[in-house]
Amino acid sequence: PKPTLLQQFNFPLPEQGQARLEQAFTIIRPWEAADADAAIQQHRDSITVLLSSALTSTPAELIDRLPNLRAICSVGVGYDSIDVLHAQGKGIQVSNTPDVLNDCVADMAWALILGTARNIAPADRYVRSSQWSMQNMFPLSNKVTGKKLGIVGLGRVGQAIAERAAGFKMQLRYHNRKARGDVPWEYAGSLLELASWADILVLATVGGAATRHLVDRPVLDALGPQGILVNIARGSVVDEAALALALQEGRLGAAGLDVFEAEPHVPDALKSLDNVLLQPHVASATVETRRDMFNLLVDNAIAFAQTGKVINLVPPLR
Ligand code: 8YV
Repeated sequence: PKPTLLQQFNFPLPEQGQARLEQAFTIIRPWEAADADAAIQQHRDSITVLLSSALTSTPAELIDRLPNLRAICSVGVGYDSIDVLHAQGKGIQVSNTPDVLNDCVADMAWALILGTARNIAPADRYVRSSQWSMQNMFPLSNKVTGKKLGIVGLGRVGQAIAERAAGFKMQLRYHNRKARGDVPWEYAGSLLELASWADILVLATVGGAATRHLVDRPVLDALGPQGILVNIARGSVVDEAALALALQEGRLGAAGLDVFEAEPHVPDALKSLDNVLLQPHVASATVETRRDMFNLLVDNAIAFAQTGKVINLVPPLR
């Protein structure tokens, strides 16, 4: 008999991935049942694999409801949505989909850098609303080439962002928990130091408790009235209320945000400001990258079913 898999998220998988998954597993989709909770309850003993996502909460309570759960396969690189420590404590393997999204997420970081510095969205609104006239020229924006770029979290995505900076002749520094010996860029020992130095600060660090509100009022003030903050990491990394206030009071220049503290909620204060560029958590959401992410998700689940081991194992957190 095929092993049973609980698909937690209800966004559709690409056809090919879906077919591969159906061949290998009996799939439980609780949202298709009249009573989602009862559907999980009915199959709780047979479920061995959980299909989750970087945006789907997988708390300890759900893990504990499934006594024979052996693997949690998640789509997305971040796994702060999953209680990984709890899962690993019970010997459950957790997998993610790293690397395949590096380029698209880095591209989005650059879209937000260029978009905020060059006022792309306000300029678009100016043209659309027929305000363009010789008497009412659009205000000047800010140069990107040659500026100082600070990257918080020089992991795989951070590095892809850094590599793109070469074309913009930028000076680059980064802050991590530890300096990396394998990159040419200068290490900043503290986030405050990096924010004081940088013109543009890009967040590419992990989410979760360890990085919660890392970017707070002092960091925003260090970045300053001409500074630009770009976040393609997790909303939790930024104190969003402090960010909105800094932007409103002109203590921060601009912000480009793909992620928020309580998605899909975005504070009205951020929506009302022209120096904020907003995206609905879509950095990895291209046809090509989502296809690759879902394929890797399915590869992990099938590898587990066939060999007892996922491919992209999240290393033990403790
Ligand atoms: C989401 C993300 O995974 O990879 C991550 O960590 O946040 C995104 O790529 C994507 O929306 C699928 O869940």
